[in-house]
Amino acid sequence: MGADQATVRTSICRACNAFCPVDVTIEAGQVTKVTGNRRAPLYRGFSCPKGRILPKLHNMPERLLHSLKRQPDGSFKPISSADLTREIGEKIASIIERHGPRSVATYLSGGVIEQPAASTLMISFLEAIGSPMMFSASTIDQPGMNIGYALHGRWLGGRIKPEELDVYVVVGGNPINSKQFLPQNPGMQIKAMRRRGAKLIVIDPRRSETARLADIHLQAIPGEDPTILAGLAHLVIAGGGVDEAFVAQNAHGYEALAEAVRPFTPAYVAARAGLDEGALREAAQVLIESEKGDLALGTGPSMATRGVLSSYLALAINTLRGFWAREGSDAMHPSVLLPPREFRAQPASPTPAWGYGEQTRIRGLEETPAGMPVAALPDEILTPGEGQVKALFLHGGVLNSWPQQDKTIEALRALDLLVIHDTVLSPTAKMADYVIATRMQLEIPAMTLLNEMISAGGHSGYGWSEPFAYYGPALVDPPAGSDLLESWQIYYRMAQRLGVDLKVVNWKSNATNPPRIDMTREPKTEDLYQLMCAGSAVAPGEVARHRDGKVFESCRRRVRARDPGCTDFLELGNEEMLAELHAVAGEPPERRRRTDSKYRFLLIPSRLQNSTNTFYKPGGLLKWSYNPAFMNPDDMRSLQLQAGDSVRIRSRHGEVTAFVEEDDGLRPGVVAMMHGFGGSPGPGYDPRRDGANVNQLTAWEDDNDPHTGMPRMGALPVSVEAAQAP
Ligand SMILES: Nc1nc2c(c(=O)[nH]1)N[C@H]1C(S)=C(S)[C@@H](COP(=O)(O)OP(=O)(O)OC[C@H]3O[C@@H](n4cnc5c(=O)[nH]c(N)nc54)[C@H](O)[C@@H]3O)O[C@H]1N2
Ligand SMILES: Nc1nc2c(c(=O)[nH]1)N[C@H]1C(S)=C(S)[C@@H](COP(=O)(O)OP(=O)(O)OC[C@H]3O[C@@H](n4cnc5c(=O)[nH]c(N)nc54)[C@H](O)[C@@H]3O)O[C@H]1N2
Ligand code: SF4
Ligand SMILES: [Mo]
Repeated sequence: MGADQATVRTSICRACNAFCPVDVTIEAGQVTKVTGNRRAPLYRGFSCPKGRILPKLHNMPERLLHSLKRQPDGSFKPISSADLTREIGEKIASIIERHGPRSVATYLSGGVIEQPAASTLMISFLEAIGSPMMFSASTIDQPGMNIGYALHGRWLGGRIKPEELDVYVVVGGNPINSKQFLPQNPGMQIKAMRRRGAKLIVIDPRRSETARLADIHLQAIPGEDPTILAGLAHLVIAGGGVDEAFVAQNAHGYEALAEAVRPFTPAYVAARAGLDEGALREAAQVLIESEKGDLALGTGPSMATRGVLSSYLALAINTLRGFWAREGSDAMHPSVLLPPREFRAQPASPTPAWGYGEQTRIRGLEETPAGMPVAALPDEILTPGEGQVKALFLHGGVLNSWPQQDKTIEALRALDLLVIHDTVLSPTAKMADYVIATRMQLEIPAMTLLNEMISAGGHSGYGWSEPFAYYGPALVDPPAGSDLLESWQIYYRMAQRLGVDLKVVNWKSNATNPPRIDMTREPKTEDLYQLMCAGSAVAPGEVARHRDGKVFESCRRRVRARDPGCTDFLELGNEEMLAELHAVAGEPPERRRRTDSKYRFLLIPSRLQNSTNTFYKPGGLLKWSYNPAFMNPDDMRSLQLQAGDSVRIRSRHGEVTAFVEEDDGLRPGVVAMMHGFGGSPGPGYDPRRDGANVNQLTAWEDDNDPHTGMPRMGALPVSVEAAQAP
């Protein structure tokens, strides 16, 4: 075969958590084409533009081919990976010696999707040196997901598979764009669901791409999700929809919940959330008439504060209706690359949600089941004293993703050592002391374990309802002349330098005897993957034989019968949650919402299909290189704005320049923008090229959750006015 002849090989796209199987064309050692793999099961050949543009991303001119070191004058110079790891190792050793292990912190986020071994070695490294300071985006994402389970308890039979549902309620999520929930070709799954006669209900201030496919769209005022969910619980109870046998056998606290949702009458909820009372009643009726259902929460309700309460109420509705996988049904999220799990038709009682773990020094914030609170991290860096954080390893673009950008800048500048993993000199990378230039996904072996870990860890929006897995090699070498690392390598080499041993500790795994890593000879990535898959239901080598991925029938699990001795229960009456609900019922909605004649609009988060968080914004895919401020056309007319006009958006904390676009599917009074844009602040910043960072409008101490510290990042009162002509 000639060197320039094209070969087609298979892999999975790792530009988001959907992990679509792809066909990859390789010519002369370079990736030239990526398309959906039509032979692969489940996805039906689906891919999105972000996946198909991977060849361009692997070969983009701005790609870092060498790691960088910041110079005293602020400029960057390339540094070899050998020098980089040696220098970082020396600095960390001296920081630990002077300030103790707690001074070393890490932040895990989207950057590790393509590098599954990174989080594993990072967790083990922190454990080995004795630092509890592992932070992740989980506490500015949907912390209510894990905390809600802790407060409510878990059903060990798992959720009901989407293909069996009679009703699916999506609250503030947009799977069509985000692939969170129904990740394998969401459009196809929703259409199949509806063809079967199942009903889709969407609660969203925007007629989102998903809401357009819904049977019922409740186009609510942002931030009223607890009100609406309490209203649905009220109607389910009033309409005789409670699965009494299920609740009697499996739940505590029914009376207390029923009492707490009593004030949330349909008339009250409809008026408060800006809904049509008939539509609300209809939604509840569908819930009551459905035998199998599920409520899925996206980031919308989470960003709008009280995300823990919303999550809790969604779980409570599932329990009221008995919407959990029953004995004999086909279990969702069975293991393939994880050790086999059994599913049982019984509850596991609540576990502590707070007051049990690591405390931070900041505002009483503490570890929760969502992890260490990012809300405490900037002040953990800025507050002198024992335990002050001095070194930070970033796997995320925090300059544009953490609330209150000025605080982020102040904190990052105050560090003794800031290291980031990146593929380009991103806005956050520009602030680092060292930028570790990493390989990109098609240069890294692939496996689907990560999503199995996430779904087993409690987020039902990822993973596969079928026992699907993929495992395959790296397809291409990094560009000629480059000197790149994989993210796990820095943790391995620092551990070696410090003389500590690493183990393979998978995220959220409670394995008692995790395998050790050979610290004398650096392993290969696939050696680590093998260890990460220790005890897997199917051996990685067997999974790897199936080049298109495979649904492993042998891994299917039926939900087993309840253990006759089971005394565990689900909690419907958690006191703290019901007290919060009581506060919701008692408060004047306007005061809570905090809009007034100046801050007339509510800003909401809303993701674009072709951009992921702070990083994927591939040129040519986005209609605008910036993140438009979408507004209802009537609102635009009232402000005499035309599409493309420049506006100033102000909150009580900050302001940004943005460009408006019409969205006639947006509720009046609402402005929708995506986060993660904004480039680097400073003289070179151009809002029309870089977009606006909505986190210049947010502030950590604004309406923050008492336990996670997550502030108001949605339903944010803002003013909008035409910007002065320059
Ligand atoms: N106002 C507001 N803020 C938000 C949100 C919101 O809705 N509104 N959403 C929040 C949510 S849910 C999340 S998850 C966070 C996400 O935001 P972040 O937590 O910042 O995570 P990402 O943007 O996914 O991180 C991408 C970055 O990871 C780094 N990186 C590390 N390793 C690699 C690698 O191997 N490859 C690549 N390509 N990059 C790597 C690069 O710097 C890359 O730019 O933002 C949160 N912030
Ligand atoms: N294309 C793309 N895919 C992604 C990402 C990305 O950035 N781009 N990010 C990934 C990450 S980190 C995450 S966490 C997931 C998130 O996945 P999703 O939660 O599905 O994220 P969005 O697509 O932003 O959908 C949020 C929806 O909530 C609505 N909303 C806003 N405020 C409110 C409110 O107060 N109440 C209600 N009920 N709805 C509201 C918005 O209009 C929007 O339709 O997506 C992942 N996938
Ligand atoms: S949805 Fe798009 S970005 Fe996500 S894995 Fe599939 S092709 Fe890649
Ligand atoms: Mo996220």
